[in-house]
Amino acid sequence: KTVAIVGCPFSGGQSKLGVDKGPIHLVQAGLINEIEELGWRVVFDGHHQFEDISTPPDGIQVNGTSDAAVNTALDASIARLRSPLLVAQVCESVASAVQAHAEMGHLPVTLGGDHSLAMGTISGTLRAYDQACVIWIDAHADINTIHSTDSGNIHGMPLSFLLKLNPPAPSPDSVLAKFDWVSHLPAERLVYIGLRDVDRGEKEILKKHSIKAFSMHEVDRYGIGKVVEMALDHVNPQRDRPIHLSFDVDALDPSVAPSTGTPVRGGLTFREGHYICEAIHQTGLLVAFDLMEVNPTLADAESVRQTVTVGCSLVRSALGKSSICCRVCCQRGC
Ligand code: DIR
Ligand code: MN
Ligand code: MN
Ligand code: MN
Repeated sequence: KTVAIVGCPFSGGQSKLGVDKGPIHLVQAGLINEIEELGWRVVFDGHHQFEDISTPPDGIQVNGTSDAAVNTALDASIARLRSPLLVAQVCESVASAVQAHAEMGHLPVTLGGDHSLAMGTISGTLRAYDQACVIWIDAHADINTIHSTDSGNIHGMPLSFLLKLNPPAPSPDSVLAKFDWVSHLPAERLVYIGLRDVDRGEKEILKKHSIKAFSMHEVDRYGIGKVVEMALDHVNPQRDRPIHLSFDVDALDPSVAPSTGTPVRGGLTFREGHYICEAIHQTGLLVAFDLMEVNPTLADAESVRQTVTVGCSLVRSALGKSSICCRVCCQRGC
């Protein structure tokens, strides 16, 4: 029973500074001790530094515009991506780290950093567990393709790479070829909870590929208990698939988690967020957890403290902390 903390101070998938400080704050807040108190062994060999990556070799620029001339619609789309080479390389190294831990039987808990990292974490999970499914908790769908993205921010796109919705690389030296290592997640093994800010192009993608999504509307209509059950019935009908839970802290309402780059009002309550983590823990099938988009440089000190605290608390719930039971009352460490 070992948790591996994969600290990923990386912000290259979006444009706001500070999200790279998320993992540092989460660990400084005492997360590792808290996990150990739940009865886990925790391995943490420091935050990943990506130092050989952040300075790309000569001749390779971090922007998609590094490719010679813009000749085609494909070139134009690639040119609008922000830092695709950097993101691709960082995520590839994260995939190896997550894979290595998973293959040792550890449960990787990846602390972001922006959500582009999930390309890496989920690829790592799929290499170790090819039947794994993904439960994606987010205000956003993060499934823009290189053609549909408005922002060019790759944290809004990781699922398009995982689902292989982007065109194949036209040549081995194309920027797109740098994403070829990404594992393939079949669309029917993805489910969302918490959506409320989905781009027009993303809505078409969700519809075209029949991707199951429980937006805040469904959370209101059915309640979170039923929603989690329906989500599991979709991606894991026999309750036999390993589960990768990828939690963007902006799924929570901004009143609960204000320090994040793209807050959207009308989100999950404190309890709804924790319930999801508790219920997935109870399946006994959780093999990897991501906590993403905590940005401790946004908002005032009290908001930062609140966001970091709720982030740690979500991790604890996913790792088995029960809300009705504590060490003080029964000594079971649950
Ligand atoms: C938007 C915002 N859909 C984009 N995405 C965000 O940039 O593609 N994801 N904020 O977390
Ligand atoms: Mn989001
Ligand atoms: Mn996200
Ligand atoms: Mn107790």
